[in-house]
Amino acid sequence: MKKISVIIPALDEEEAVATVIKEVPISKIKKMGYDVEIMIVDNGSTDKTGHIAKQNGATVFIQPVRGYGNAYKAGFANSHGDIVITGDADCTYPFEDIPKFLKILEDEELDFINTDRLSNLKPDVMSWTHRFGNWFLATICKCLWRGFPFHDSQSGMWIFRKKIWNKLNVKSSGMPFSQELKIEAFKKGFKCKEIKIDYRARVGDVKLDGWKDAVKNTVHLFVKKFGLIGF
Ligand SMILES: Nc1nc2c(ncn2[C@@H]2O[C@H](COP(=O)(O)OP(=O)(O)OP(=O)(O)O)[C@@H](O)[C@H]2O)c(=O)[nH]1
Ligand SMILES: [Mg+2]
Repeated sequence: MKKISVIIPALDEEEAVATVIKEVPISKIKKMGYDVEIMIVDNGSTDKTGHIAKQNGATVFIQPVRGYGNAYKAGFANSHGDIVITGDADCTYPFEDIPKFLKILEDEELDFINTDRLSNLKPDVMSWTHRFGNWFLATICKCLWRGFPFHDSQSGMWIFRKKIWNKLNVKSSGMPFSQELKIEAFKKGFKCKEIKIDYRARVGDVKLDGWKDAVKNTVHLFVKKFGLIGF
């Protein structure tokens, strides 16, 4: 039986993590013929994130080394699924749509699906600065990698076959992990697609360090493309 790993990084997300776990439609996924594991990668939370996640039936893997990329690398290495589905632990991503994503992945024999938060974005969900940052980073990706197929280079919800992970050279340990994964999936020639999703407002405190993360992601793109020494 094929297995799905729903992998969710969490840093101090005690307000949202239970809702996020409950949103995964386990019985529907099982009816489609898959086994399911939900893994919360606790990135050194100082609140009750891990405890609440366990109470709600998730496997909790602790990655004490902080960083969004570090959390995902630990999650991928310790998960057992043939197909990986990711998203934040902050109620922003539609985990209830997993059956739809799985069907598209299987029917179209895809390797990697990115989700697009921006095309159907509701007005109050994201600040204009955040929107601009997303547009800016996606535009740089399209300029640096001709044919880059994604509108939303920063989306944190991906659906992909686990076997491709070992072929992707994703070095980032922090927030640039998201864009680097997409660049690698595209560059290595995997069969990719992007699906529009309904993105929602965040529950709990923002973890992103706005401008600092935007600058870091921008620098990361140029370093990745041109391999600048010293970074
Ligand atoms: N920023 C950040 N998030 C982490 C880290 N480790 C785990 N996470 C989790 O990774 C997910 C992404 O972080 P978010 O702060 O939601 O980043 P974002 O989605 O770009 O920003 P928001 O629009 O505020 O949701 C969340 O579930 C975090 O709890 C880390 O070191 N830094
Ligand atoms: Mg988020």
